[in-house]
Amino acid sequence: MSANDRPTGQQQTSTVAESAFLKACRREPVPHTPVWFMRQAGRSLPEYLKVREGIPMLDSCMRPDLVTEITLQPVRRHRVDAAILFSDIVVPLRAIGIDLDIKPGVGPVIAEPIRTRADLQRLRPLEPDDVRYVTESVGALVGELGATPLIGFAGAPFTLASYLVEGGPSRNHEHTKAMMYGDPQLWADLVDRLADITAAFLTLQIEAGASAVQLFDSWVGALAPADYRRSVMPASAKVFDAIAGHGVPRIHFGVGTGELLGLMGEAGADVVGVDWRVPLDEAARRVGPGKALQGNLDPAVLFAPREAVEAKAREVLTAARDLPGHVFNLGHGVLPSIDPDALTRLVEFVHTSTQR
Ligand code: 1CP
Repeated sequence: MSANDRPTGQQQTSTVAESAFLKACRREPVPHTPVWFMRQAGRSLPEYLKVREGIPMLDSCMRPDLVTEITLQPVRRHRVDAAILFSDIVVPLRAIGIDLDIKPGVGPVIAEPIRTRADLQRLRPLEPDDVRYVTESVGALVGELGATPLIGFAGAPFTLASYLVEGGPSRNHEHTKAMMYGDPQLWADLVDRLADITAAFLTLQIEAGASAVQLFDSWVGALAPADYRRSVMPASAKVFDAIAGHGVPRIHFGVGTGELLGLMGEAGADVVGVDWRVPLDEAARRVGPGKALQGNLDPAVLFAPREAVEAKAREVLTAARDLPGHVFNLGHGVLPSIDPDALTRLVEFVHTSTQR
């Protein structure tokens, strides 16, 4: 069954360009508030666990048949307003030859961390031929999705650098910060190389048919604003500049970024993703005019009873009431142990309570 066999949020519209999601990103009037979820594909879905059985995470990202199926699963089930490509932020790094794996229950683990100038040589530019499976997957998905937009994505330079320098997930980012503060030139060269890789990865997804892209800077909330401005913003801005000419909405997301929202807006995105710690009306003041916002229900709220979820979702919608562009999402990814029916009900709630 393709995603089009079931009604989705775009039932009334017939093209991707007229979808509620893209309209909201462009800050145009919408028929209803569009909704999708970060990490909507994945372990919360039994149909995902079934097709992934026995197949390592990175192998599954390299198989267009699986990528297509897994990307479509949450669109069919939840009737979200956008699909997000099933992949991972470390896919382009592995594609240029970095020895890494995604360990179940841990996340990305790098065999030899990048810590010295000599190590930088291992970060060669990304060529489209390195990730043909991504282009092929995007092309197949665009055919299947019909009027539902596909979001492409990549990791932002800081978040990718953290995995590369630490060697894996990190709470305190100690080696990363040691490099950032101790050898600013090496750090600047590292994030600049990562900006080029990320820009190339997003460009090929857009050229293959992605209707929007999201830059995930998940861990950048670990930085103070002055350090973000000096050491990270130039690289993230380079990514946004490099893809500006394509005219697709560029979404910028991080966690714990309350103090960084203004600078993240300045870095160049069209849509700023907000976690659950800052209400959207306040976030809009911090981000400044001319941007749409995405967010921001606390993902853990979904463990509460239906009435409580709806009350919290209504708070999000109320805070976003006067914004010209709002894409409903969680403040971070779907938690793997959530009951997927809670997500389906939330999509329906957002659609029905914002019908215009
Ligand atoms: O065992 C499994 O099933 C693997 C779990 C998993 C999945 C389903 C990982 C490992 N990655 C993914 C897919 C993925 N990764 C998507 C899919 C598309 C969707 O949203 O439906 C996306 C967008 C990502 C992006 C990603 N990977 C981010 C940014 C988003 C975020 O949540 O902040 C990050 C930080 C990663 C690294 C990563 N990959 C996987 C894990 C468990 C982690 C986080 C580890 C850590 O805590 O550092």
